Amino acid sequence: MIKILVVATGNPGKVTEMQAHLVDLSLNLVLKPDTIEVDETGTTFQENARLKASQVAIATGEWAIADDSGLAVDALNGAPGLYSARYGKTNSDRINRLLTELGPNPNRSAKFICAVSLARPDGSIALEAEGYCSGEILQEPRGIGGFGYDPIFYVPAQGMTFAEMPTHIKRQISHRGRAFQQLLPRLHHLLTVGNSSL
Ligand code: ITT
Repeated sequence: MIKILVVATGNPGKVTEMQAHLVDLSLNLVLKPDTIEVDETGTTFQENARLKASQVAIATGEWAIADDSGLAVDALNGAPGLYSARYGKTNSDRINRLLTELGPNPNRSAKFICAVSLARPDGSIALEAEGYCSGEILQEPRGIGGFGYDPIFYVPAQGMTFAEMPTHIKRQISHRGRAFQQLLPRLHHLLTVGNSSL
């Protein structure tokens, strides 16, 4: 039975959001030790999420949950995509690079993607899910909340960027929120009925 769950990310923005999704479960959430580094060699978000969950689970001997996510911009053929974290050194470098590469292009469509994987202590994958959120890239940043590309990602249905949204709204409609909404009932099931094959 799961008692301890390692939140397998080194990104503080993700830690906050993942903890908020997991807080109602009766689990002891612990952070990934900084000494564990995982090479993200996968060719899809799901592959990278699996790699992170699996390697952190094996290294800690505990259950681990990982998120691999990114922003795919239509007019940039899906860039930065899998390379969203590696697109620049800081959040503002990444945002500036994206705005420069997109320039005045009128096609501002983009989507955030999030893959989540839960690994058993032996590294095998027990559960996984994916979520998306569509939006538009603004010409300049707006808002101070969230992290990463949030200030330039505008969601027309809400009339706000992710960085302007109250956290509970981002939690409901974001790519990460949607991935967790799929995963959580299955995780609840696993915690309540248990399953030796899971
Ligand atoms: P871990 O691998 O340790 O989890 P990371 O930041 O390297 O941390 P990823 O490889 O999944 O994680 O990179 C995802 C990047 O996409 C992240 O660094 C942000 O720049 C961006 N990103 C993902 N979700 C986001 C969100 O909700 N808001 C803004 N930017 C986001």
